[in-house]
Amino acid sequence: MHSDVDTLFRALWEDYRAVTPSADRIHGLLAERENTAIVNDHIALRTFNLAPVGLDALAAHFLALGYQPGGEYHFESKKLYARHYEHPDPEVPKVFISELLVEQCSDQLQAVVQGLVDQINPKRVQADDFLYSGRHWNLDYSTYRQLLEESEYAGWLAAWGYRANHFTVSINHLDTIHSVPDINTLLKEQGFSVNASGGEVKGSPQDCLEQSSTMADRVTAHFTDQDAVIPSCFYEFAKRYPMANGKLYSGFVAASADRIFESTHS
Ligand code: OOG
Ligand code: NI
Repeated sequence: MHSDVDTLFRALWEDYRAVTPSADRIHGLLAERENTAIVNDHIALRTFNLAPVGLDALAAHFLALGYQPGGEYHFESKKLYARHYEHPDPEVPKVFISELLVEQCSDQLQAVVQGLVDQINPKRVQADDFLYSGRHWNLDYSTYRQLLEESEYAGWLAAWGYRANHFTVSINHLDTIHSVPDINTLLKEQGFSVNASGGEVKGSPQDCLEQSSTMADRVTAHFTDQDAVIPSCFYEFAKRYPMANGKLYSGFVAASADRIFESTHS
């Protein structure tokens, strides 16, 4: 891989695996079976659409590495907007970045979220390590619960901050497993829980993309007033199919993404 891209993804992975023990175990399990390295299809990041941390501020890190903007996705009921980014080298992981449309939320949520974002040092947002820098604000447990009640996304983001919320194994690059149902069977045999929202397999060959994911691990998070066990991050699996022109589809499927967001629900 390109060394600066490689450096970023290694750091993102180290941060992610530390709070996602099941991804680390599944990765180990696959690595044992496979003759070649596990390739990532994509990762995802979340943010609030408020300066200085809107989607574009996160995307700037990837544009600087040669990524280009791909499709746009709208999630009306979750009040989210997303875009994906891809690198000219198709072997480099794609990136899915979403943002909460804060102005569509309640006055209460808007005030709380503005108070969190105000604690960010704007200079940190451009720093190389920002995308795996976690939380930049104080948060007590009851404020977390309050956000969660209105928006699971807002609660998750307030608790975990800036980090990859999932990595995604490219099934196309595996040599011992060739389908999403086969991955799901293996996961369940090994005792992992598969996100069943809308069915365990999201998407179809007609969509040119099939996906599944684990449910997020439950790990201890530190709030200002107490520690609590809450959902952290999850692992995803994707199989891409060629389009009519013969090229592998490189976008996302909004209806599937809508359900994959729910992998971090409690
Ligand atoms: C992103 C959910 C969407 C996909 O592959 O469609 C997604 C998120 O949970 O932040 O990852
Ligand atoms: Ni994904």
